Amino acid sequence: MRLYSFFRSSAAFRVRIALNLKGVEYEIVAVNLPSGAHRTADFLAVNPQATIPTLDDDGTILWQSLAIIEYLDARFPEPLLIPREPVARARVQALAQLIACEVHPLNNLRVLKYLRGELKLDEAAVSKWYAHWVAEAFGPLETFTAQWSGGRYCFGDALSLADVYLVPQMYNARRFNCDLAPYPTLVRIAQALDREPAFASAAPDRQPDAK
Ligand SMILES: N[C@@H](CCC(=O)N[C@@H](CS)C(=O)NCC(=O)O)C(=O)O
Repeated sequence: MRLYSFFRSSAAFRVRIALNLKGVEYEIVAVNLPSGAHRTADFLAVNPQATIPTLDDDGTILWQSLAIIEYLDARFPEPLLIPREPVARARVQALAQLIACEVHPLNNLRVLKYLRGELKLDEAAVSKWYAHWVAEAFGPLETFTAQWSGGRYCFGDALSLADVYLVPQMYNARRFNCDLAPYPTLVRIAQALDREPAFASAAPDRQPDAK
């Protein structure tokens, strides 16, 4: 498999974690987002949405991290990241989608570029925007993990899709200096996950293009 990735892309970070957890071998094809490599004709021929991550599984091209991870979970069920039991499945999906649908689309590169370029916001305003949407999601995530889940990870003691989504978002929150004091449970879970080899080797600073 080949994964089109950028070291700091949190959506690609999710897929790297999932591939590592499942023990799937893959080659990284680095796509430099800040220099616009994802908008070239060559890359658009691979993924017309011009987004990272994009997976090439022996010529089958897939994009959107959630779709890719669901595909991987179906093809390589060990360890299962999306539980089969309906309630557990809905809860894990809700946690992951809180990050995937409510934070990331508001804080990704093209949105921040638009805020800086078209709307002429300065860095302080952009950081405020960023932190606001992180807090909107981390609040309920903290409540869920502290009061409902009560386990080692986001959903009890088994690794799940929710953990795969939490760690890259926590990395981004730190990069943008978000205040994490209100989220002790999330910080504790993310610290435990950071020590897991599959998560550690997917981290941005361990990627070949992180120079
Ligand atoms: N919902 C998509 C989001 C993909 C996405 O926006 N990826 C970012 C990197 S984290 C990207 O390619 N950004 C390029 C841009 O914003 O121009 C997914 O989960 O794969």
